[in-house]
Amino acid sequence: SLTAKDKKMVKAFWAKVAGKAEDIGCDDAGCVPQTKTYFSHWKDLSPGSAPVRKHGGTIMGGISLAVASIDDISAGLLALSELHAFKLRVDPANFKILSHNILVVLAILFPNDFNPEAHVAMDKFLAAVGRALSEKYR
Ligand code: ZNH
Repeated sequence: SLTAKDKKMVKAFWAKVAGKAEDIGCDDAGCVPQTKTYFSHWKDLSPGSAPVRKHGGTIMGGISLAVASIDDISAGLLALSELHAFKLRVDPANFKILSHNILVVLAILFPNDFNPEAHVAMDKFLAAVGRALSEKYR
């Protein structure tokens, strides 16, 4: 689980990243072909389209919420977990794919800040976010 040092690292890294939210979060909607089915009700699903960018910002908002509740991510993401499990019915395997995509995008956009410590901390944090979002599935 996340150490005090990891938490500090995640908060510091996220503070730098937050302003680029819409560039980072596009992956689950437009950039990953196998997850497009979940967004078939949108008019334009191409990478970088307005709804895809907007959803990127939404996802990053969810991750900001997780950063803010880093001492109890499950509690912080309870409502979101229920939404994904009962209403959206997203296969939880996709959380792992998205976490990995986010890591890759962070490494590309923030090469200087994405040092080994930040990499490990963000990896552990995003895994914890995925577990928290998966909690309401049975
Ligand atoms: Zn999700 C939605 C978050 C992943 C799918 N999301 C959403 C929202 C949020 C989120 C915040 C909004 C809500 C409201 O509105 O209330 N997600 C999130 C996060 C994550 C996620 C944080 C991780 C990290 N998702 C995901 C995935 C998928 C999804 C992986 C698939 C693939 N989501 C989704 C959908 C939706 C959402 C489908 C709805 C959209 C619309 O708009 O329709």
